[in-house]
Parts: sequence; C-alpha cells; structure tokens
Amino acid sequence: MRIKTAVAATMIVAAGLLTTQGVANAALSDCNSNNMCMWGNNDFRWMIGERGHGSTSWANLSGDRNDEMDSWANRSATYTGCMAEHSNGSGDKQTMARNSNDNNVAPWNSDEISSWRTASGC
Ligand SMILES: [Ca+2]
Ligand SMILES: [Ca+2]
Repeated sequence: MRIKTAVAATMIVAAGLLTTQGVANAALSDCNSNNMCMWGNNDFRWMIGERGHGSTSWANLSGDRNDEMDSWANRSATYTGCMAEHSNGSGDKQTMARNSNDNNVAPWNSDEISSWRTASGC
C-alpha cells in the first residue's frame, strides 16, 4: 500500500510541473515578433505592456501596472530597449538586450518599473 501511494503522489507532482511549464511557454509566445513586452509576474505571466520596437519615446505605466514588472522579453533583432524606475526614463534603469528575455529579474529590480522605451537602450 505504501508504495502505491508514493507512486501516485509522484505522478501528481509530475503533472503539476508539466502544466506550469506549458503556461509559461504560452505566455512568452504572447509577445509578438519585433515587439518588447513586460509582465507583472515571474515566468511571463500577467502581461502589463507590449510595444513595437524602434520607439525612442518613453511610455509611462500607470494604475495597477506601475511598479509591477518581474519578467520581460525583447523580440527585436534590431533595437535595444530600456525600462526605468520612474516616469519619463528617470531613476534606476534596466536594459532589454536584443533577442533576449528574463523570466525572473533580480529582487532589487522587481516591482519598480514606471516607464520604458523600445529603442536607444538605457
Ligand atoms: Ca510584480
Ligand atoms: Ca517606479
């Protein structure tokens, strides 16, 4: 009896891992080619912004999307983006390198982003 219980528990854990991974992959693919995206949670969950690449103008985040970024993706092969701690590109900055993403930014970079642009880097 004990062995059967252990096997069943292992299968439930394995199924949970597969489900979590599937959701994460689907969320990253929500960011379209040539766009840059930010999510409010780790693993590309809860998208809080998506912009086309090549814009040097700062876009500010407001409401419940402000100070929430925990993961991001840059799907541009051409432009480097930038995210900033305060509005209009001021404060601490995080670079979004070309063709890259981060599913879990460092704790000191979490939940602080208030503006971003999709060209010219930081
Ligand atoms: Ca967050
Ligand atoms: Ca902020």
